[in-house]
Amino acid sequence: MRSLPYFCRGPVIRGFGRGSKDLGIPTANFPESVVDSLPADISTGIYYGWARVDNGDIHKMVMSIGWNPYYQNSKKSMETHLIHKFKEDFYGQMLSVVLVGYIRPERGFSSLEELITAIRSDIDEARRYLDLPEHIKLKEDTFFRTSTSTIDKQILNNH
Ligand code: ADP
Ligand code: RBF
Ligand code: MG
Repeated sequence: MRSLPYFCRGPVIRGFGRGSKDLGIPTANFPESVVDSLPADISTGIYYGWARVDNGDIHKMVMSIGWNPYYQNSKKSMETHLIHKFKEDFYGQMLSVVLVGYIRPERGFSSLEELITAIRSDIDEARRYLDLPEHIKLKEDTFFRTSTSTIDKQILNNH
C-alpha cells in the first residue's frame, strides 16, 4: 500500500452504539467525510498505528476499516481503538491518527467471542509492531506537534 503511512484527522462521532465499550473494546468512529477521503489503495481491513485525542498524549491504536462482516453494516466505517484507558468519553473531540501498517482483512465470525479473541490478538500484534524503531519514529512526526487549537484557528482564518 503506497499510501502508508497515512495521516488523517477528524472529530469523533457517535457510532453504531453496539456497546463495544461494554466488551472492553470501545472504538472512536470518524465521520463519513474522513472515510470518503481515504485513498483508493487503502483497502478495508485491520490496521495499526498511532493516535491522539485533541492535544493529549500519543497512544498506540488499532483501526478497523470497512463494513464489519460480522454485523454486515451497510455503511463503511473507520473505527479506532486506542490502546489506553481513558477516564472519560471524548465524543466531539479531534482525533488525529497515522495508519502505519496492515494486519489482516476483515472477516466474519460465528460468535461474538471469536470476534473479541481476534481483536485481542490484533491489539497484541499492534503493541509489538509499534515498538520497532521505524514505527516509533512516526510518533515523533510534526503532524502530531500541530495543536488542534492551532488547526481550529487556521480553519477560522481561512473562512
Ligand atoms: P460508539 O458506537 O458511539 O462508537 P463505542 O462503544 O464504540 O460507541 O465507544 C466509543 C467511545 O468510547 C469513543 O467515541 C470514545 O468517546 C470512548 N472511548 C473511551 N476509551 C476509548 C478508547 N480507548 N478507544 C476508543 N474510544 C474510547
Ligand atoms: N468487525 C468484523 O465484522 N470483522 C472483523 O474482522 C473485525 N475486526 C476488528 C478489529 C479491530 C482491531 C477492531 C477495533 C474492530 C474490528 N471489527 C471487526 C469491528 C467490530 O465489529 C466493531 O468494533 C464492533 O462494534 C465490536 O463490537
Ligand atoms: Mg465505536
